[in-house]
Amino acid sequence: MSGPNTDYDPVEVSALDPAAIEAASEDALAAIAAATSLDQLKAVRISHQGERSPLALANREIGALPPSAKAEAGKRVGRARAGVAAAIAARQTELEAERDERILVEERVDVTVPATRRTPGARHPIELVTQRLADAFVGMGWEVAEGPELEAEWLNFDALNLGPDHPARQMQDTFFLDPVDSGLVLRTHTSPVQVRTMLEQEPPIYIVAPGKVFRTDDLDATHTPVFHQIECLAIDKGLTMAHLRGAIDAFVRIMFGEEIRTRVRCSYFPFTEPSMETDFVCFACHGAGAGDAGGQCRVCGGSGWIELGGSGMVNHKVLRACGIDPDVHSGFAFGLGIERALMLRHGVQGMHEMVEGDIRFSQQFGMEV
Ligand code: FA5
Repeated sequence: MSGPNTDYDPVEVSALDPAAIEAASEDALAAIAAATSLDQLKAVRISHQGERSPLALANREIGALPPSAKAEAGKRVGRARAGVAAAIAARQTELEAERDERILVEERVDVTVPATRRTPGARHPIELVTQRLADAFVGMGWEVAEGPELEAEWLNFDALNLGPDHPARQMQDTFFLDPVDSGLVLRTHTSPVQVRTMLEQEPPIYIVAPGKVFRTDDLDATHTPVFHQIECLAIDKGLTMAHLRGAIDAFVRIMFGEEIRTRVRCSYFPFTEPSMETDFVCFACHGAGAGDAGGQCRVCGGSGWIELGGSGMVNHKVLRACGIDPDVHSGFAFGLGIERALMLRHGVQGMHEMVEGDIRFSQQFGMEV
C-alpha cells in the first residue's frame, strides 16, 4: 500500500487495483475460515480488519483518488470490507457455539450423583450434662479439678481408706494393669481426685471433678463398664452434714428442677463417715417397683429407686493421710453418676443408647440440655 496520494498520481494508488482488493479480501476470508479458536479469530481480525490491515489501508487511499474514481473504488473497497466483517461475525458465532458445546460437555455436572456432604456432628449429651453440672458449681465459687484416668492404686484405694485387704475394695470391680504389680489401675471412681487435691492444696478447698471412670460391670439398663462421674469436695472449718445436704439439694435443684423426687439413705463408703446415698425415683416404674408384664421392674430391680450417687463427711483417716488436721478442718464429698443424671433429666431409657454412638441420639439434645 502507498501513502496518501495528494497529487492524484494513478501509479501511487495501485492498492486500489481491483485485483489487489480481491486478493486482500480472499486472504482475509481464507484466514477467517482457517481460524479454529476464538483466540485465532481475534488475531485474524486484527490483521485483516484492524487499522493496519490491507483493506483499511486501501480504504484510506480512496481520498487520494481523483474525484471520478472515488465512487467506484469506494464501492469496491466497501464491499470487500463488509464481506470480511460478515465472515468474521459468522465465524465468531460458530466458534462461540462450539465453545459453549464443549464447555457443556467438559463441565457437565451429574446432579443425580449421591452427595458427599457430611451431616454436622453433635456433642454427646454426657459432655453437655457434665459441663452444665460443673458450671453450676463454678457459679457457686467452686473450682474444677482433674485427675488421670490411669491412676495409682494407692490414690484410687489406699489413700481413701481402702487397704489391700479391705472388703470394700471388691465393691468396685477393677481393671488392673499388666503387670499386676505395676500399681496402676483404670480409676474406678473420681474420688482419687479428692486425694490429689488435698495433697496439693491447703484448705479451704471447694472443687468439682468430672471425668471418665471404668469398672468391670456388664452393660445393662443402668450400668456400663465405662461411665462418667462428677466428684465434689469441700474442706473448710466447721463444715457439717447440714452443709452436705444443702449442697446436694442445691445441686439436684439446679440440675433437675424442683419437681424431682429424691431420697437420701444411710450407706457405707470407707472414705466418708457417716456416709449416705442419694436415689431418684425410677423413671420406668415411677416408684411402683412393678414391671409392665407384672413382676419386678427390670430397670430398678423392684425397689422403685435408682441410685444417683454417694456422699458423706470426709473420713478423718483420709484427712490425716492427706496432711489435713481433722481437729481443725472438716469436709464433705459426693460423687454422682453422670449417665444416671442424664437418665433422670431426660428419661433416657437405658445405657445402650448412651454408648452406641448413634449421632441421631446426640442430635436430639442440641447444644444445650
Ligand atoms: C462411688 O464411686 C464413690 N466414689 C462416690 C462417693 C464420692 C461417695 C464421694 C462418697 C463420697 P458408687 O460406687 O456408688 O460410689 O458410684 C457412684 C455412682 O456412680 C452411682 O451412684 C451411680 O450413679 C454411678 N455408677 C456406678 N456404677 C455405674 C455403672 N457401672 N454404670 C453407670 N453408672 C454407674
